[in-house]
Amino acid sequence: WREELCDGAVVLRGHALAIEAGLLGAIDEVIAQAPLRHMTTPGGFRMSVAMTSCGRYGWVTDRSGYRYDAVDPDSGKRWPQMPGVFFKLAQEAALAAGFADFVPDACLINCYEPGARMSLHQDKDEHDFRQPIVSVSLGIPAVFQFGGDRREDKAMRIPLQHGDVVVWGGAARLRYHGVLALKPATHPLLGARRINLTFRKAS
Ligand code: MD3
Ligand code: FE
Repeated sequence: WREELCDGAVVLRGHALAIEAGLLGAIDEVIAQAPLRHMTTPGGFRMSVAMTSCGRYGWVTDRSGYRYDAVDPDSGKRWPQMPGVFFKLAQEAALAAGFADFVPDACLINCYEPGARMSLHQDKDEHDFRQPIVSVSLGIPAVFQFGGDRREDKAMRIPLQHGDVVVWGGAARLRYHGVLALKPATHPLLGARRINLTFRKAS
């Protein structure tokens, strides 16, 4: 069941539900090798969202800036491999939204507890903006803010639930977006947490 938010942005409601157990098992395996951590923004703020990555590249931020890096700065080792169940879901969702041949090489795992938020930003650390980003929401619900091409443009509010998958490409790819502070809630499988997977082609 599919909603088009605008040209290039397609919501696939409940698309990940059929494979939730496989996704949650794979998340645990990644986190065991590359633990979730609260990174610091270049401006010196601690992010309320805890993050880690898997795949060839991971996204990192510290006092020196944002970047994709093949090495986890906390361990000094490469990021864990992207689980097959992740890659397959991302590729198949991209195809369903009209993006053939999406080969993600980075998966950012964001973990929100109640109160955590992500302020409006653009994703522009990737090399090729013709490649979409696929996001998968798991756990407690969140309200996603989908803005325009400028930070001051009015943002739509889109509730995202456990199992929802969204593909962001084309004209939507550089739109400002964020996540409002999560309300207290509990999910039967994830407890008081929301996990969001975002699949990107970084290189
Ligand atoms: C729209 N994460 O990690 S995913 C991020 O729920 C990020 O954790 C949010 O924004 C989260 O960068 C939102 C949905 C998303 C991701 C990338 C986009 C929406 C997007 C890129 C362009 C437009
Ligand atoms: Fe983003």
